Amino acid sequence: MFITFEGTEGSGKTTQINHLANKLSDACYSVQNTREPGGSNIGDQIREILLSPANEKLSATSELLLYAASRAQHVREIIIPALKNGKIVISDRFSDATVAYQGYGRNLDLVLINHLNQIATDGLAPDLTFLLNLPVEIGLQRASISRGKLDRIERESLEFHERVQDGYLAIAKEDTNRIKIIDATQPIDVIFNEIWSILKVKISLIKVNHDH
Ligand code: Z5A
Repeated sequence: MFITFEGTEGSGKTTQINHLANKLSDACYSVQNTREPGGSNIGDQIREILLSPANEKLSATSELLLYAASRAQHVREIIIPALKNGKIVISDRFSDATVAYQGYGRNLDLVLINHLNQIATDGLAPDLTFLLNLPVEIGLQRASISRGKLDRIERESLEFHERVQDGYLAIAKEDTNRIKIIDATQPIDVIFNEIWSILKVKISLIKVNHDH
């Protein structure tokens, strides 16, 4: 099973992923926790380029291609082998992020992005995606408090982050079966209980399908 978490900056993805990975491990599932950009050694090197505030000159097109390159490596080196080994893979961001950030945020062509995602993922799509929905100002505030500094993308304008947020909501509307919107203004444990109850249903559905 392949689960992804999406949302704007500081929406609580890392916090929820850590809780979820612990809960699944306690329930004797084998879990692979990963993230984008990065996830693989080569992907982590690409991540450095993408997030370094020093790389102000990085063009929108170069940025798009680097996210795709990181994903292509991540899928082939980490995600597919883990799924083949029967693990539950949880990724902090995946292809929806490119649609939201480079498509809606940077206004790059959505048809091109979908095609590029298809190539990068080799057609792999998550079984379930949690979209943590939080007003962007709150998220940016949380991110800057927790890390003390903002990366290259976080330094973008509020309008940019608002376009990303709108993008995520538009993507979620198109695929309500896969993408579950979670109100991320709630306390951490309330959010987690919501995620866990959705996931339990999904796991039992997958088990039923598998048994038949
Ligand atoms: N990006 C892109 O443009 N295109 C792509 O294709 C991909 C990514 C894949 C990756 O950054 C950047 O790359 C990202 C999108 C772009 N943009 N930026 N910047 P990243 O991986 O370093 O950062 P992030 O994904 O934005 O995550 P984050 O800032 O680390 O936030 P988070 O993981 O969602 O939140 P958190 O670390 O769990 O929580 C943040 C703080 O809030 C922390 O102090 C928590 O204790 C606190 N928190 C968490 N939940 C709550 C609740 N419920 N209440 C109160 N406080 C809370």
